Amino acid sequence: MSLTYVIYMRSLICSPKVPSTTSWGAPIVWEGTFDHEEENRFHQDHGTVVGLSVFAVGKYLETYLEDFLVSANRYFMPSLPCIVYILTDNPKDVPTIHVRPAMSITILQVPLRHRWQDISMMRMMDLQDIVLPLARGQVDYLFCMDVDQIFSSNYGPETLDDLVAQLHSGYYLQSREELPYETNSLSAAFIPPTMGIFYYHAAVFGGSLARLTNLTSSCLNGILKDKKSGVEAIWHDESHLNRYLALEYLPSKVLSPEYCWDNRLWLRYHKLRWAKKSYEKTRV
Ligand code: 2GW
Ligand code: MN
Repeated sequence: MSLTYVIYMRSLICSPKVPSTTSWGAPIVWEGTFDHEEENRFHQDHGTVVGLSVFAVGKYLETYLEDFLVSANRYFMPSLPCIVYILTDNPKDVPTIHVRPAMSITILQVPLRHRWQDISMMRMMDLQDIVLPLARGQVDYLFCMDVDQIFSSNYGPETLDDLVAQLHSGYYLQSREELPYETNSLSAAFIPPTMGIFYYHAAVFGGSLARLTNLTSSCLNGILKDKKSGVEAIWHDESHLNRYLALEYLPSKVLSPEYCWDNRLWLRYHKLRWAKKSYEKTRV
């Protein structure tokens, strides 16, 4: 029995309800559904450069950034040149991490927002106004990630595409009625009950710069419109992201929960897992 076969069988067992293609034809990437060598060769031949944007504001800087960066240096796109964009309110406290020669780090200052909901939601504004204009001349694809997670094995170019969304590991086996989409029709993030198939995790999304420019402005417009209407979506930016991915533009590639696994649940193989949440430290 070949290793690929074992991995393929395992991914079937781990994904009983999740196929390897969406109904609109986008691949759902599980280990065993792609050829590592071919992916690496294709992107090396094309000279692909990948960006990784991460926010570490307030207490999240000391709590999570170092583990995120050390693990990204080891596992994020090891075969390709990468630029990591760190957005923080406190550049001088960013830890010095020695990264591999093909990885570079750019530190960018952002304001510390007063409400934690705004720290999360206004990432869409900073992505639009600060990261995307800079990344445009520097990288071909950009990933935008939460900082409270740790890479745990190779996270490679099989994940690259025009618009990449992450299945939420808490919801990938749930039925439509259980997905926590915004149900208030006054919110710009509202998804009608007849629409939507997957619940995506805002901890990871990515794509081409042109697509992300459209995504961030659409989500930000929704967020600002809600502020004017005096409503706030249940899962903040994640609700707006889900609305975009369900109603405005379907992802061209979907990542299985292996690419963002809940560390409290069991899975033999994962590439990125949630860090232990210390709310008592970060949400005071
Ligand atoms: C956020 C909430 C409460 C307290 C603090 C913060 C916070 C977030 C912060 O003080 N500093 C900071 O840099 N952040 C950034 O926002 C950081 O990159 C973090 O990973 C990200 C999202 O916040 P997080 O990780 O606490 O939210 P989760 O893990 O509960 O995430 C999901 O839902 C969020 C909306 O409520 C976002 O959509 C997020 O992308 C989702 O994964
Ligand atoms: Mn998070």
